[in-house]
Amino acid sequence: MLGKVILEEAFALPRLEEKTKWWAGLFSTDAERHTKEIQDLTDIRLKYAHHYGVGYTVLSYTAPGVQDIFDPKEAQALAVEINDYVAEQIKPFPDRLGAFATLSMHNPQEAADELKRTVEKYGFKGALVNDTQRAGADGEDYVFYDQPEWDIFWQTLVELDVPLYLHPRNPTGIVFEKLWKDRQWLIGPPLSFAVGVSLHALGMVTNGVFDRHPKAQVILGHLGEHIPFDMWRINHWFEDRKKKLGLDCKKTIREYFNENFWVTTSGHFSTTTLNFVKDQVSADRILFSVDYPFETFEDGCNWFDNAEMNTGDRLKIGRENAKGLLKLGDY
Ligand code: GRE
Repeated sequence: MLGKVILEEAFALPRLEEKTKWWAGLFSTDAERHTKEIQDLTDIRLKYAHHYGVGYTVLSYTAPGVQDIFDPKEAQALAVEINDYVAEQIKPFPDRLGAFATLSMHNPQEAADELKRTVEKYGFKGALVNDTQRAGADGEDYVFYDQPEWDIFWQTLVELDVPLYLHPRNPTGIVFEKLWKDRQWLIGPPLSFAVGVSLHALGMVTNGVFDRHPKAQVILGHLGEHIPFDMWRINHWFEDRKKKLGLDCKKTIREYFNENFWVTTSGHFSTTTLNFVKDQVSADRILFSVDYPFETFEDGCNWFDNAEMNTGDRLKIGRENAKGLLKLGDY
């Protein structure tokens, strides 16, 4: 299929190559290739895009990124540097490349202001954050964006009419020590990423973020970070037990997924799973994505283009849903 849109596509700053190599060492069997590809924002990836029928790519800063920086001033300076850098890089290709803002999530007003600046000045399509913000003098605090003090951020997101992509990051500090240290092969795609993001996303639901901001839109990668597979059970417990015990969410988990969440195929190229997710959250809320360079265009695009599905769903998932959500017009 031509003109596909992809939106979980990572880049990194060349000046932070040491950190990129450390991350690549955890997740890539070819750290050289990974580092070269992730630091290239235009040439290599536009060649792949052309070859595999991708029309528009939304770039975002790789995990753990600014969410790993527990000094608030340093985090804010890095976010601004990254946003200015990617804006400059993609400027010559407005009909092929866009970006999600990188945000320091230490302070809700500051995050809202940087989101507004980048959407208004650079035309960014929303923001992508890597799960919780590390904070505190020793990096042992974890800022969740599901508390009422984050309302100003959600309000700004809604006013700008852009989505927030909630992307995973690695467990750190005490969480790493106590839960994951002796189970390191489960860090990342096999388990820890989905555990972190699903906790955070369901925290937003149960803490009323979408009751207070019914128009807020959150994107989850990797076919929904396990939540669609547990939809029946979550719904059963929220509706039949927890609400009777005082949970005051206004709607059901299925309604929040129909009104506030989007799910991408990033790094999850299984037709069986896609069909299940379509059944649970509908093809109107699924967006094709690759997860480059952690995954390849070849694997993602060849899978999607050959997966059995009706033409209407292929067009929606492959590009039309994204064009609507991100207001891409005729890119
Ligand atoms: C990602 O950022 O999506 C990612 C990683 C590391 C491994 C796999 C993956 O950062 O999808």
